[in-house]
Amino acid sequence: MKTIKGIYIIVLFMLCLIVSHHPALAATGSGDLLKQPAVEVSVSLGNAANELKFEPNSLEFVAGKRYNLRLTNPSQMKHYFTAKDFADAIWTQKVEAGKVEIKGAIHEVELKPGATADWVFVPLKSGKYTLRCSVAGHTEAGMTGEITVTN
Ligand SMILES: [Cu+2]
Repeated sequence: MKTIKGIYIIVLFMLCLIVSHHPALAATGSGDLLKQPAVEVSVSLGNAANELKFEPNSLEFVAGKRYNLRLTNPSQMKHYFTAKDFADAIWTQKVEAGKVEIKGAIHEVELKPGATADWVFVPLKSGKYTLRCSVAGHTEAGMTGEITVTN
């Protein structure tokens, strides 16, 4: 019994080490950031009229806060949420779609018609980033946006 307790304590200690070295947590200096409720932000990829645009096409985030960015696609065609520089400037906790959670760095999300995905992340670096849909012709047709991260 003593050995099991010892192992348990070592595992707990290692978990604490991992958490304390996490970039997002180190950046904010707050260990309970992940327990904070995420700020809900929604963006629609296209619309029911099949217009090639993001609604809204301007998103604002504050570095160090936790967000749940809800992506929806109410159109009849597939769209991408492509923002590579933005993705490099955030720490992604997970992307949740249906019953699947994807963890780790995400650079691009594709939404099929009628799909919804939740991207949970913490912005780390302030700046202005470009958002676009990388389906052929969509960026050119105006399916672009701007993401601003402030301190
Ligand atoms: Cu598109």
